[in-house]
Amino acid sequence: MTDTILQEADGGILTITLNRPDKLNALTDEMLHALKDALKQAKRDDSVRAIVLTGAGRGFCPGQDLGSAHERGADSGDFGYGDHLRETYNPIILGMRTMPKPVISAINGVAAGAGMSLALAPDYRIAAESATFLQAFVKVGLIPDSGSTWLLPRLIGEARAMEMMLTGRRIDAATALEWGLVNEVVPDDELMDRVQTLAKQFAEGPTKAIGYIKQGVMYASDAPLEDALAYEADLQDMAGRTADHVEGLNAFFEKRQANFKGE
Ligand code: LHQ
Repeated sequence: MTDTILQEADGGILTITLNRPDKLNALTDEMLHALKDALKQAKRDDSVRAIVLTGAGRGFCPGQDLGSAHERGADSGDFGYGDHLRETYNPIILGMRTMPKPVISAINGVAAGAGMSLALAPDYRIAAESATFLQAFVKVGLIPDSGSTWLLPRLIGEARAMEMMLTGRRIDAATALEWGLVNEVVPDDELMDRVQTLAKQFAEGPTKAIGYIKQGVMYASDAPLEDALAYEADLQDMAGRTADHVEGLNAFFEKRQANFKGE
């Protein structure tokens, strides 16, 4: 157990908080393993129907703890950054992207380096007005990792992604919204209320269909149209056999709100 990753489950919503506020939640090995485990557990737990990722204090996450990288002697000895990424960050990013339930990032402050990658990986991103974003990697002589090379150009286009990656330019939340990097920007003191409202909506949704939506979009991102159509048909076949689909149809014809159970 670690208190540098907090987990709180309520009403089908699991809120995971990066909790090292004095370092803006810079990621240590302990935190990375705890986050990886929390996501693995959340995937298996049917009572979890939406996940929120946020940071404690004034930062969301500034990426890898540079102190531990410095102490370890950077990319030296038997343990290189490649292994570190393969063992921790990569499964975390994939864990969120392939999670068969919705993940929201509540970006409460600065998101830098791999911390920006963590902010991007969820399915829906809500930023506080004071949040900022930077691809800090180049400033320490590294390359964008933890999915940034894949996620960022897809979200904001290659020109803007390259600008952020090559210059390390820090953008504010308003620019992030204009560029399509986040879905919403809200006043700082309204962030968690808005996130909880959305997470509740997701947690009361047809969880299996939501998982299939994610799976379909992920598959289609690299597939020819013909293959994407075939994949959609397979997923729709499965969605069509869920209890929530039956409930959705009943609710439609009975002119009432659907009561989805995630089954
Ligand atoms: C930190 C950090 C931090 C430790 C702020 N570490 N302490 C790399 C290696 C291996 C494999 C995996 O992937 C990666 C990818 C990466 O993520 S590399 C790291 C990339 N991140 C950065 O280079 C960001 C470094 N931080 C900053 O540039 C600034 O701190 C930002 C712009 C995030 C925030 O600036 P300020 O708002 O001015 O805050 P600050 O700099 O005063 O930071 C507050 C404290 O947090 C401070 O500690 P102190 O004890 O002096 O009060 C910082 O040292 C600490 N901190 N980021 N990554």
